[in-house]
Amino acid sequence: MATWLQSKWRYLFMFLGVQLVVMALLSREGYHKRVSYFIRIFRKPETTASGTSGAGSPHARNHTGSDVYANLSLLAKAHGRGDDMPYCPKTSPLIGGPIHVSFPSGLTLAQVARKNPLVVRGGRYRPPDCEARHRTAIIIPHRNREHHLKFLLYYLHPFLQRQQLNYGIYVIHQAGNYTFNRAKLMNVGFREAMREEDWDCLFFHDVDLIPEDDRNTYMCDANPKHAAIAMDKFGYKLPYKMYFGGVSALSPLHYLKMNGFPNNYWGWGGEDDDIGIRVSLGGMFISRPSVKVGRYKMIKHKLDKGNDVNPRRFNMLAKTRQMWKLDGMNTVEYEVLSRDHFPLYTNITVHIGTEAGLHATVPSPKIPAKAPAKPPVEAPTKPPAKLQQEQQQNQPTNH
Ligand code: UDH
Ligand code: NGS
Repeated sequence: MATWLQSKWRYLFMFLGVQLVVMALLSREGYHKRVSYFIRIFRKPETTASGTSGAGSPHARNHTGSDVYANLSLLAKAHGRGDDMPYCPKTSPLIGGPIHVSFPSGLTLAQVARKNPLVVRGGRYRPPDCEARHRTAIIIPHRNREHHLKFLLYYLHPFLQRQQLNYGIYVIHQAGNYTFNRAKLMNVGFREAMREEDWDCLFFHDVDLIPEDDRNTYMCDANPKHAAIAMDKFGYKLPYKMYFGGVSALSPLHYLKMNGFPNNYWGWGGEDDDIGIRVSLGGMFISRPSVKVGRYKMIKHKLDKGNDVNPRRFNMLAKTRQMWKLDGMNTVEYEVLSRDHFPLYTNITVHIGTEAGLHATVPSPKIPAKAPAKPPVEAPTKPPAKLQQEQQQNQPTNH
């Protein structure tokens, strides 16, 4: 009997010991974290981000984040801005963290404008109740991506308002059909935006990348910032250490220190790597937000017509060290064909020429020999008539 009791006590003590260890582990890792981990295992998987809840819905949310418009109702239109407005707080109280992103069909620019009543002509905004601490211009290189632009505007306007920025959105539209040149359009955007306002930060932003967390603040750092560090298409990881593509932010001083961006990368690839190299040649470093915050969803698409992979890009990259002072902001040549202050953005349509210069013609390798002759200079294009019509119906609000 005594031996039986002895062994019973032994088991009881062992059981209590195991419980103690489990409790100690739970409290060390954070009870809530652990419990929610177990709950997640047993919970039914939720619908995907592009699933049922639409971006237009005020209740669009799932576990990945909240509706980007959710807390903007807290903003009231100010009754006349005085000189004595207080500065906005250093950290905006409207920032909420992860944002739910989906791409429902049927969204129109008019709907986006209605959801952003405080945005004024040219896509400009200032917080109504405080003086912004930061002035940020968004520069978007563009051609034939109106569908993506609508989504970007839908998400970017409230995202920037949540950050209490004084901001403006510029779309730099390449005229004609000649090979696309992303970096040169950025140089145009820099000069044209700075002509309008003394911006203290410029965000160079691909049209197809939607930020997924509003703690990714669109303000400049002491060094050039690479913001699109974690994209869904790369599994929310940096694809390689020197990657500087997608979305980056530079102050005017940073931009001039590296002589802006290269003008001679025609077609897809390499220009963002060249820009990354220029950062270090200009004596600066690349700064980055955390991977938790610098998250972006890319609107899926194929390589565009007129933006074939540039076969010269590797040779050009090998020469960045020799070229960066000879080609960049100090040599950029272009002709602005139109500047339109639409309700949600400023559109600058620009003629940027070809490899051979602004007015010279080169036989394009992209055009087959039998193709009809092109005019000597690329015919200027405006944004498609449909988009313009939509913009005009949606007349600007007053400043
Ligand atoms: N862009 C346009 N129109 C074009 C081409 C590019 O607006 O015709 C702009 C747009 O802002 C875009 C950015 O330039 O987001 C970058 O171009 P991209 O989206 O084509 O480049 P990305 O590297 O995607 O994001 C390429 C898709 C597949 C490339 C495969 C090559 N191996
Ligand atoms: C590199 C390209 C970059 C490009 C990056 C991501 O290889 O321009 O891939 O491309 N550099 C060169 O080609 C030299 S992506 O996966 O987004 O298509 O940005």
